[in-house]
Amino acid sequence: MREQLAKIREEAIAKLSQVSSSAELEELRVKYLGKKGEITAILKQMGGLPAEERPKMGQLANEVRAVIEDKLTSARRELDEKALELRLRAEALDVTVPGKAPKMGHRHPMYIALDEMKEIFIGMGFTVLDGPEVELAELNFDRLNADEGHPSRDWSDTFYFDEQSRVMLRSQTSPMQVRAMDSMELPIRIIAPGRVYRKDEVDATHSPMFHQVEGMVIDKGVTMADLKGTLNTAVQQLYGEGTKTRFRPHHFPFTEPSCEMDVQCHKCGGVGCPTCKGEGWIELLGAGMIHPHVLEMAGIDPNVWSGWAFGFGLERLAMRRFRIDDLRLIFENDVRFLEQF
Ligand code: 2NM
Repeated sequence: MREQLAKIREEAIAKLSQVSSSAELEELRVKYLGKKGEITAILKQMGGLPAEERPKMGQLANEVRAVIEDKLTSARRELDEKALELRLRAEALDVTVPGKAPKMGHRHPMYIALDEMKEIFIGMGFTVLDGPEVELAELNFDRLNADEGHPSRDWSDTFYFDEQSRVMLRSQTSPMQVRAMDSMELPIRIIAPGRVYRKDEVDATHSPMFHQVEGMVIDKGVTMADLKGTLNTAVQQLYGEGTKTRFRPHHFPFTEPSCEMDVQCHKCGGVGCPTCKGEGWIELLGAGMIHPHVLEMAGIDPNVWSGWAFGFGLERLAMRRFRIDDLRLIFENDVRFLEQF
């Protein structure tokens, strides 16, 4: 039995020093220390020994078991270390490889134009408002003096959500002006930029979605002179000092009187050229004194308060500002186009 133990010890040490996998290691553990293992078998034979031999043999068997356990532990540690090293080598990161420079984006040209616009009006004490694109026809039309039967309310012009034509995609940002009249304390100075929707076919000058900027002032004693002064000041900042403007009579349901404002053509200086189609002037925006009935519907007494408002399409402004000749370029987001700004 002594020799048997010595042999097991030798053999186990030899084999354990050569293990190359966890499976092999487990196999050896079972072979020597498992329930049916060799050491266990020896211990079971102890009963057949003379009584005085038993303690000695028991001690010897336990020593051999301890040695094997020790070897198993160190073999396990070596395997783990080897596996870790392999993994580290496989996952090694070469920090000296040159990086990829990230492509930096920038504001869309139309938002460059919008931000300029906001700065100009913020500088004159206006507040910028944002609002819902899904609107009530009541705010988009009724409250702006465009009653049932007004041509812009037609199904062929407006995106409605329901048969009753009560909910729609806003066709202008004026419903924000109505919301402002309903909720803000007077006096009011606001601009409301944002997306608006009209059923137009796409071409070089039309899109079913575009951006509008509308502005509004309500105060005591506000007149058409304030409207002209404010818009002229904005135009001087946008197009440069000395830019000439003119105001022509027009009609809108929500303003009375109403006008359109033109700027003198920057290309020809008013003589007439292809840019201004020979006119010498380029149409910029619509404006007017807020209709007394629009004020009344908002609970504002038109005998105490008066106001003016204006509105224009942002795409057209940006197209003129950056000499873009096709509206579709603004929406296509072709990087070759966007990179030019
Ligand atoms: C325009 C032209 C003229 C306008 C009027 C109002 C309101 F709510 F105060 F009545 N908001 N926007 C207005 C006036 C809009 O766009 C061409």
